[in-house]
Amino acid sequence: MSVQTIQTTPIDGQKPGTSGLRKKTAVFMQPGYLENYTQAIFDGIGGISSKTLVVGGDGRYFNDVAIGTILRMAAANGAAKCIVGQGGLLSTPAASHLIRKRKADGGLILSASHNPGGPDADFGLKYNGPNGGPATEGVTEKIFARTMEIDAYHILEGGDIDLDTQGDSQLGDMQIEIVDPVADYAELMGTLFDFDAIAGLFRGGFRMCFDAMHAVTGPYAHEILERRLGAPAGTVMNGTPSPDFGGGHPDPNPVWAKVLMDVMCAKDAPDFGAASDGDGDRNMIVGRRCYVSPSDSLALLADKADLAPGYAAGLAGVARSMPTSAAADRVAEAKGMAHFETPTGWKFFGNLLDADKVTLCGEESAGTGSNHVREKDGLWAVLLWLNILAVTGKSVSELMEAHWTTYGRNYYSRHDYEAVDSPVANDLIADLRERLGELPGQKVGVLTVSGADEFAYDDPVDGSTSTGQGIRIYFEGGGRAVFRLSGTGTDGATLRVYLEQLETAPDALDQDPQDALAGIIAAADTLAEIKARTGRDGPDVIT
Ligand code: G16
Repeated sequence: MSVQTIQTTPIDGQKPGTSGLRKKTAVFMQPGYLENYTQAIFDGIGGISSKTLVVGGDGRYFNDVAIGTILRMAAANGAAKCIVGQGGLLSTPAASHLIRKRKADGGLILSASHNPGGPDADFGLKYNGPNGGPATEGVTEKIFARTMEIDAYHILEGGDIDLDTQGDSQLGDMQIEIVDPVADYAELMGTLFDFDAIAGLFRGGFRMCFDAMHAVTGPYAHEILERRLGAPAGTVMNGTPSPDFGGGHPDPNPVWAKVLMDVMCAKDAPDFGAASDGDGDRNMIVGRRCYVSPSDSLALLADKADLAPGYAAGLAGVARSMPTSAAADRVAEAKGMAHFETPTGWKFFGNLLDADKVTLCGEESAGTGSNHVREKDGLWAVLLWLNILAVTGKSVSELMEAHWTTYGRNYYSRHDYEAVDSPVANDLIADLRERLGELPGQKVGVLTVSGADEFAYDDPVDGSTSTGQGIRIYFEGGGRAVFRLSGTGTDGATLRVYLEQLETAPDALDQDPQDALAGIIAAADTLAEIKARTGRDGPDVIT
């Protein structure tokens, strides 16, 4: 075995987005590309000499090969130890937990989250810090800066790596510990939720369908739902991780989890449906013929989390990303709880969680989580819902109807325009930004603009400021449209338009969201000239 130092040149475009670096798999597989970026991470965090790292991924194509490279580079860069999920698997929340539990110095998670996998699809790599959470903006800036100047990387050649056998081994001077990817996480869930009550629900004939979407949560869901909680075999569908996610798009929403939606809308639908994404941090919740939007799910969980043992003392506060609906704010205000509005990206919740200012966080993009780890957590959200269903004895639709009656309903939808030509999308946002001052007072169809701004965030914990975080247009009567460009796509630009309207009239709480939002949808198109600029008739994905 010998350490090789390979001369290299910077590769353009290694800019981490909302959650690490995501590129086409073929880009990551170019000779030296993964190595360059991995070395930039190691350098950007100040070196890894004598450090312990957690390493794992969502099992997508190239996962195991990339882990081998990363381990060889960690050894060559002087790491003391890498803790790796067996088979190279670790869900994002399980990796976050492992970093915290083992007091590691950080972790490398290989995933492009909900993006498809395979040789022609997407791959990704992100660094999480010692608190188990996504790298802060300061750290990603340092990593990015290193990618621009890197001239060499270090790698250990020779020696075998066996990812499939649990236990300890040596790679050069570095120790490798292969661990069960599920056990620690399952044990943590057992401390937060009333497993006896949930098991009682299943014993009583409660039926559930969990769609693991051929992704990483399969083994976690089999162990927790079927083995520990006694749900019948078959409760978990698509539960074996596959390198291309069964050819699917592992994004848990009504569009990509259509098979689950069909099951939940059938005559003999189960009581409860749920899905998780590629790396297990997103969730979708659906009752019998009742889809729960992520914003509503966060609000319901904020209202009722104290029914679960882990949250029985109540919540310190709740945080949501700016484009997420204000439904959770209404719960927090009614309960006298602190609430925060952050930019898109789970990393912005980290400081609030570390400082105990909030207990629960959530995002419209199907992420919900708490202070138990520093990532959003798909299966955790499913278990909290199950705990609430078990304690209240109510159905999902009964819970949601009662919630809207108490707090009003924030009708909500997100319209995505995918693979838009990047200059077109950038110009659309830039022109809207320039016109913000002219908009208040303007009539658009039946609506009048009451205010417009671009969101900026002052972190209340470390005082840092993040600007340019989305354009907001408010309408008289409580409506809002938000425009931003996705930070996770790999094809051109994805324009996201977030639409929201608060309704409190008791006889108006049962509308189809697209109908309730029709005026705002039309106004958003007119103001941003979406159809004219993109040439599209409508959004590619509506959630
Ligand atoms: C990532 C981040 C999320 C964020 C989402 C936004 O999700 O972890 O915190 O809400 O991106 O995506 P976009 O910029 O495309 O709107 P994930 O699940 O892809 O890691």
